[in-house]
Amino acid sequence: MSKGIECMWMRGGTSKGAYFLADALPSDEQVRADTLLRVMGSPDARQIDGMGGADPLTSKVAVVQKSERDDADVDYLFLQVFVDQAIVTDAQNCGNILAGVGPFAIERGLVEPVEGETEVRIFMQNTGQISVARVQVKDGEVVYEGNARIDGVPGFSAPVPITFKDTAGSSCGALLPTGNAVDVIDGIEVTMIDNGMPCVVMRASDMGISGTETREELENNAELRAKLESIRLQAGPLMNLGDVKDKSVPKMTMVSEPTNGGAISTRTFIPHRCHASIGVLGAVSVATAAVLKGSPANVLATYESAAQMTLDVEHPTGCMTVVLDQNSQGEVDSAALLRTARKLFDGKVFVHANGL
Ligand code: NQM
Repeated sequence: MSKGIECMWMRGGTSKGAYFLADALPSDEQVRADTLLRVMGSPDARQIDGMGGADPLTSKVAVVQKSERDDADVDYLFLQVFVDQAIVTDAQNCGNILAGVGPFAIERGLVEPVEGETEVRIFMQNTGQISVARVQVKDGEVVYEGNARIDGVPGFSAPVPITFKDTAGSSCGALLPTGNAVDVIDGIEVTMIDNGMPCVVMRASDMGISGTETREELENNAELRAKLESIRLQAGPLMNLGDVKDKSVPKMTMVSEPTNGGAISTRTFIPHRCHASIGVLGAVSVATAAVLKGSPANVLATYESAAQMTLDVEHPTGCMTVVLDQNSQGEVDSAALLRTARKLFDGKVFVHANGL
């Protein structure tokens, strides 16, 4: 019988998952993965024997510890627990779960709260980069209530603005791992890009859809899913990601002209389910593709080139606003966006072997 593992359940942006201190989990990677599969109830499409929400967006884990780096307060390792396969992967980062890391670090005493607003510098272990989150604090405690709203989450919460620097080539070694703004795979023009999240960006119309379909309509389109997977499996090695059969990257984003006054419209497979909105770093990468001259996304995008550009990336449940800064060579060198987070539960999660 397990004695239980200290754990906090939080919503981070438009995702939800388990937040652990690193030393609460087994140090051996395989034992840790087995433990997390049991925590979430994977593999099982309904995750009925665990805490996961039967969706990749609610089957996520943050492992947090005090950082030994001078430029960071905490280290954050993101782990995606697959829903219906026994896979736990650190091959991707998650900018939504990241939104809960600052509040969690303050709650657990890893970062001293500063009255008003506490800046938490987070080393993102998956990609080796730093982000800075600003967390509201009152009377020494994290404030979750507030007036900020993000699409994909009902209601209002305290704002958690996050800034990313140097995210280009986070997992692929270069912003454009093939060196090209456009390549052709299976006859489709694609941009293979990594500005914090490896993404393959292509025109929705080239994939035989309008780009305004719902998540359910797209998930029910078996022909589309097969075409996306064929492109993805070929893109993996070209993006320096190796064989991506059992990986959750690259993400597959189909873009079309904006329909709600934004800069570009998106539908993203992550990679086998269609995202209810879009990932944070996914949106940063797609926005970067949208301002890339000659890319399939660029011709569909509406924006004005400037040193600082605010792009509304439309998605199935609204839009994600990304602020991109360009340097004098016209390269995007930092990004910022607004998220919110909510503490949902603090306690122990119990794990025992189930014979699988
Ligand atoms: O791109 C989902 C999410 C994500 C990832 C996914 C994310 C990001 O919405 O930074 O946040 O793409 O698997 O949480």
